[in-house]
Amino acid sequence: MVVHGWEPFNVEPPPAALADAPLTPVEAFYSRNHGPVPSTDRDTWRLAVTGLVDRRLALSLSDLRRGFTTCTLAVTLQCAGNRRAGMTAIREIPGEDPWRDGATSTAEWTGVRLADVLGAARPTERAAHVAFEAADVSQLAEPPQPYGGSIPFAKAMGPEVLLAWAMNGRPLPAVHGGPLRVVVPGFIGARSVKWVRRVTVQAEPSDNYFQAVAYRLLPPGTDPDRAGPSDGLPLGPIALNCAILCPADGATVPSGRTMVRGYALAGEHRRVIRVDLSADGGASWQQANLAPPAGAYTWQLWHTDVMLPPGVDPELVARAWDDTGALQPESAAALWNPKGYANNSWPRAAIHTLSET
Ligand SMILES: Nc1nc2c(c(=O)[nH]1)N[C@H]1C(S)=C(S)[C@@H](COP(=O)(O)O)O[C@H]1N2
Ligand SMILES: [Mo]
Repeated sequence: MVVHGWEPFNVEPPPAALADAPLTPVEAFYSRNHGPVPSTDRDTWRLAVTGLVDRRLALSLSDLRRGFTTCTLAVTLQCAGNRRAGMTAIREIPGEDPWRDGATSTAEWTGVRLADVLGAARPTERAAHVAFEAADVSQLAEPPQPYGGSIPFAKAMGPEVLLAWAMNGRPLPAVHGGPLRVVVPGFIGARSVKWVRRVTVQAEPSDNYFQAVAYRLLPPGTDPDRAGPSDGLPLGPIALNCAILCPADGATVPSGRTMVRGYALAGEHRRVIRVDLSADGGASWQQANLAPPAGAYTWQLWHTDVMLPPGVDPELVARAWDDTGALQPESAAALWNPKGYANNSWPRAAIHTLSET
């Protein structure tokens, strides 16, 4: 794994580790944390459901298992900071890790639908947002506080949003939020709150630091250290994106026929319909082959063979299209923002070729 930090623990897999299979092995799944992994106990864990509800709940893990229908869904998580390195290359982004293409991974999550649990609590008519509060305390927040965030009530009531206790058929590892985490398909990873202890139905979005101050798209001239609650735009749904995984940027490969592989991910309720690859910096394009997705909320892996002529160091460029006909933006410069979120510009990989003698 590529380690960005040990405490908090922030790691991403090397690109090739993502290219092999639609589901990422737990050992290769990226991890993004804002504080220490809390120590937890499965047996005494309780989930409180409060706020604008007629019936408050306090549920143990076995209450969740016994009281609601268990379901399993393949979902890709993607951090809003994925591919930040492409923005850092344009202008420095102090205090934020330069994630490459690996702050995203796909797993099969097992748990219960948040909608079923909310239904049991009987939300009132004023319900407009659902906030999550976790057990880890982040010293990076101002002031230090437990990690949290919220999603719109309408999204929370979707059948795809889970309270999950297992990942790829195994108990959820502590680093990924065990014993219980939220999985919000189609939204930035930050909303999939790990070690979730409290679900609050409310009229307004969460005032937690990670909803109100961080994970917001600030205008380019803003100083993020001075930005206050409600500056910029809160990030929710993720944008159409793709990456070139193999050969990776900077790789040396023999000239001749080479297979190029990567992933593409559409936004909420959208599908990737086409991925193009260029082996000449964008002068000409060919269509890649798209593998079928493992679910409605997962990436699609793609591959295509290109001819790399000897004696030229080609620049690979990829670009994905979704089923609305939308294409990814070409340049990261146009997307640059002070916290380096949501870089979904065309990925580029500079390759060195070795001529066979
Ligand atoms: N409690 C808690 N939940 C959290 C975080 C955190 O630091 N604390 N990080 C968030 C972010 S920014 C991302 S991208 C995902 C990462 O999930 P993973 O570590 O399982 O890959 O968890 C989210 N949930
Ligand atoms: Mo994230």
